[in-house]
Amino acid sequence: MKPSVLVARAVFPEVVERLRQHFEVEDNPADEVFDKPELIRRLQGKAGAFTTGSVVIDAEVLDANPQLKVVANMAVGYNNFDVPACTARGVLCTNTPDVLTETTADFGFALMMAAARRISESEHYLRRGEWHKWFYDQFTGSDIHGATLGVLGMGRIGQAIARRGALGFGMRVIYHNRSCLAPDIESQCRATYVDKERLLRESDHLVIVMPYSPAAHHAIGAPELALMKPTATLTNIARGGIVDDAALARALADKRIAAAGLDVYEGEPAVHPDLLKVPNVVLTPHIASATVATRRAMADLAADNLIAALGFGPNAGKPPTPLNPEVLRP
Ligand code: 8YV
Repeated sequence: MKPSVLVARAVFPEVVERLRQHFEVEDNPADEVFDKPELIRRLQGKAGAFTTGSVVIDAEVLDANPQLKVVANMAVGYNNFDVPACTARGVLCTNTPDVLTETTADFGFALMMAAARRISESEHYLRRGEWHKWFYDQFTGSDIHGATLGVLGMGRIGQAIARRGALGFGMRVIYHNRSCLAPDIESQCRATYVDKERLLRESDHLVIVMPYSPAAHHAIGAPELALMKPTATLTNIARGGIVDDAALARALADKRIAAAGLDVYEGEPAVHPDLLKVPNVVLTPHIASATVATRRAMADLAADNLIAALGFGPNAGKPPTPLNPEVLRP
């Protein structure tokens, strides 16, 4: 008998078909967002789950489903998983690194440029029919080329953003991270390690790409925003909750910083109402990895992980991107 798996959110039908070659699949083509009791119910009897960032796998879900063996996230971020709780119960967790790095870095750069050059703000003005004449300081923003790019969180995506800044736009790149990069990677990215305070004080354009953890909650709040230049921009493509959105909305309204670009929000898909009121912020609905090719690559990698973790396919027993590989050891 084939093992059963749950595909918890809607995904490419071709990927669901691949899973059906190995598993009894309960999928979710209507793309309902299950609350916890419903998720627990749907997981009954399932050996594996294909999840996205909105599907929370915690101790309660695991304890209600002791038969579960693997949870495969279609995302590089995995703060929706309680990984220690999974490890303690022998449940494998996987994510989708690498396949989205360049696409996400492209988007981070686009959002930063849109904020610095006031693209959304000026488009809204034009659409409102307010453009009647050109004038010398109309929507003047700040330069990207030659400016100082600050990267908070220098993992794969942070490094890809740094390379774009240094090699494509002649930016000076500084970064802050839990640890310094190896010298060869620092020189590839032409990036210099600084402490967090210096990063905040010296960045013309700050891009946040660090993973979310409870320790990272409100890593950027009012005190941190107060250290930034009044001409600076802040871009967050990491996770909601790293930035205190209420404090950011106040800083934008008071022109404590010039502009922001946000793709992620505390409590998304809800957006702090004050952010909707300030004009100098570009707001996008968590789409940094959203190109057709990349979303397909993410879905395929999540499926590869699920198939291999449950002992099928060419990588049987060796899922490509495990988060807690200790679970696999005999
Ligand atoms: C996903 C992301 O779109 O990979 C991540 O961590 O944030 C995005 O690429 C989202 O998490 C859906 O799973």
